[in-house]
Amino acid sequence: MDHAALFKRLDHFMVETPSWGLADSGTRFGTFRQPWAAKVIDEKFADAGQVQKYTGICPRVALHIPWDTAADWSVISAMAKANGVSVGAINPNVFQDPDYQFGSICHTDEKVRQKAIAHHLECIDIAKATGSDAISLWYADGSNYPGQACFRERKHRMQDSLAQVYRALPKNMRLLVEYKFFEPAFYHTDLQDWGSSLLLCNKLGPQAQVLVDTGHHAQGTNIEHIVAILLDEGRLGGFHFNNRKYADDDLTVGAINPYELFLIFCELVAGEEDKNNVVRDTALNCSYMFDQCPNHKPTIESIIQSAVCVQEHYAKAILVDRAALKQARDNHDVVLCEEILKDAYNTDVRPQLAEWRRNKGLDPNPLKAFRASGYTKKVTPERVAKRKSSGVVTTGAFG
Ligand code: PSV
Ligand code: MN
Repeated sequence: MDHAALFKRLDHFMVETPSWGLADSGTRFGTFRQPWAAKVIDEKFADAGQVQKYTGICPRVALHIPWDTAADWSVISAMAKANGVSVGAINPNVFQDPDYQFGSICHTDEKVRQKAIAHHLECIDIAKATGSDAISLWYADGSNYPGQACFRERKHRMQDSLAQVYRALPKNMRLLVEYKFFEPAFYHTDLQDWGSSLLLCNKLGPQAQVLVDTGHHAQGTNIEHIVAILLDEGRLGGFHFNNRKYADDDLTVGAINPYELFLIFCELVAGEEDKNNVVRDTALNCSYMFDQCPNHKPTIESIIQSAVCVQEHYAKAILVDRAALKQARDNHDVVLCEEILKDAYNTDVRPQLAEWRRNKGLDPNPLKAFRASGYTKKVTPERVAKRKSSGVVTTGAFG
């Protein structure tokens, strides 16, 4: 493939930065704080602006409400723009409030459900005010013990609640419905797999689509197959990139299984090239985001690493010789099929990506350039001083 064609494809490819990936994060055992970690929304935009400045593929920032707050949402898109980014998907949070211990939109109590629904409607208003075109849903709803809850009644309550949310969506806005097979509920989760999400989306309507997160599957699940099926049905709305060794570890993309990432991209890219308009449009409109925790790594650097990694694997997937693959498949030449994939996977695309960056006026090595910029060194004392004056501990704290 010639450079121009590859570069054109790369120009289209972008992944959202999650605002919460730039903030302190941790596990239920505690939080190791990073003194430079962003706390408030303008700091998150500033840091996301750095990711975009050095990678050129992360122009949008997903927000999580109420982890992200603003006195006036109408000024937020201008604030993002001033930092070189714009607002991506809005993520409601109906999993932390004590009222949601036994569920949010599936809760038995109508009052709790209405509270959760009202929060979704607030998020739609925030999306409208900030120029976002997606509401991204993930639920902790589920149960911990057999017999604790009626699966079917909960399913109906979820459908009814989300139908109310769906009705409030403007025409240009999508609902992205994420599933997860366990955690924090350990016996059952109400949206456990892509099939449950798809059933729900089909009931809601065309603006509801399934969101796949790498870490939300049992070990060994063939995620690329799920991607292919959802693309074929025109129902893949988004993908959250991360990597995992054991469960939903939320590690940096490609840290553990880069070949799996490549195979997922092979399906996404095949979708982008499909002759069928529905498949092609679905693939091209798929909304990508990183969903990772920077527990042991500096926030901005870990996202830059992920951005470079996904771009490399996207490029490798574009290099697959699809005509040859088709022929090898038709001939049942299994060995050649695999070799064709491996040829692309083993291609070193780094020189081409460096050239793509140079053409865009970016540094060819994003991570090195960011480290050399002195940004972290500059913001750290500023943020430490700011936290001190507001009484927030920033360094070495646990919990
Ligand atoms: C929890 O598993 C989770 O990581 C989901 O993947 C969501 O996308 C994210 O949190 C934000 O709510
Ligand atoms: Mn996710």
